[in-house]
Amino acid sequence: MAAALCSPVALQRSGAAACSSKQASQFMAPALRAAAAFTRAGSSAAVRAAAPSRRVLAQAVAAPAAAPAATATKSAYELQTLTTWLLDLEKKAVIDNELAAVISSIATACKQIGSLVNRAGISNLTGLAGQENVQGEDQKKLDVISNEVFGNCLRSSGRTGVIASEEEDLPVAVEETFSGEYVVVFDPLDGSSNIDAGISVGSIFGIYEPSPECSIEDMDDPEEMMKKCVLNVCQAGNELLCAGYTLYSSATILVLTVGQGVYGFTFDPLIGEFILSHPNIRIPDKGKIYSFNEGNYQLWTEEQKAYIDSLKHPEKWGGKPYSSRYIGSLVGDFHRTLLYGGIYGYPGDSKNTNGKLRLLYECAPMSMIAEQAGGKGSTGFKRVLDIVPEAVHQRVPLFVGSPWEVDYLESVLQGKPAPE
Ligand code: AFP
Repeated sequence: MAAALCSPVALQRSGAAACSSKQASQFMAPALRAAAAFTRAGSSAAVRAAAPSRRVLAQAVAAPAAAPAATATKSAYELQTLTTWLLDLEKKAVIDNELAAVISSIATACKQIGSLVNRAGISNLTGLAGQENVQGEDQKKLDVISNEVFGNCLRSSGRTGVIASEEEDLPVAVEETFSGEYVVVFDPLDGSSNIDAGISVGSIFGIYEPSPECSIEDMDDPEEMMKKCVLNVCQAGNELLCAGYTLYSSATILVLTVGQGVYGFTFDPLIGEFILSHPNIRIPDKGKIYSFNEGNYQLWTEEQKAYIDSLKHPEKWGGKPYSSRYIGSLVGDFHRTLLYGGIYGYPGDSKNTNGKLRLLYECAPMSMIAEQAGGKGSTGFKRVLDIVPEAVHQRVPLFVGSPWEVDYLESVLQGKPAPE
């Protein structure tokens, strides 16, 4: 598939020639589609050159992890909504109004998806759509609809330049971007194989500033433009301005970070707003729950098996072994890990050396959230946020959760002494 093979690294080094002619033609078709739709009011490069980087803007502001919502309670009826929280951050110059607009549009998409998920069973929205995504996975009806909902909301924000989705083979340039040109990566409905059973699913997203080397100009030819779209999204997690997810479960909960701590908002369907319910989330340093698909045990390395085996010995852990919890829905499993502590893992195995989870729109956003909450995200050998993607749908092993738990996992995989 074009997206998997035509890595931006290859494209950067040698252009489309790095791909086979079949890949190149697959690569060109969406580029031409994007070019047809791509209209831009004026070159944004000059504007961007004059404006300070949004990352610099955020870093220039006071202390990390400052609680934006920490104002004295004035009234029993006072609510901190996502909208007022974003306005607070704008006032404090932590984010600009354009990033706030992108986050708001994502929240709108999540409200709509949450409503569709709730009614899936009675609105004939369960079951397969009858097609596969670029990774050869069967798409559910709600995968396809959620992708459309996310894309529509981002486009209408007028602040998004490039979007990349789990459900699309290549990133797409957004027509009618007025300003901002943020790059948004997302998995619109993660864990969708759980949908028909009414079990938790979620959306995951990350927002990047466009990288200056690959700004999209009016006059780019289609091939050049698509190359830049791909390069735009292939940034290390370190560069994320914002990462978040929405859990669709017994409640719809949006959790996000803009690099100053982690905040959770629960959707109140009666007033139609996300309400701040989890201010400044901190993950426990340790936690006795592990969340792995142990069905893959026989495919794991000896070190990986040894790690999981070690969690089951009561005598090693003060008389009680670790508990196992696994939904098979990253957002649900991660959310529990964030609140209760412990570790979530999807290791590589003898069939899939890089595991199953995608770096750009699963592993990197979750790792940023974990780190911002005081936790860690690792491949077992490397910090996830340091990895520069080589392809849009690249997979990496993921171990994320409480800092001590991730350190312990790394120590076993790397044959080092356990942490204190
Ligand atoms: P689906 O969207 O196909 O359900 O995949 C979900 C997912 O990417 C992630 O949410 C889970 O953690 C992981 O797959 C579960 O995979 P296994 O079924 O192999 O455990």
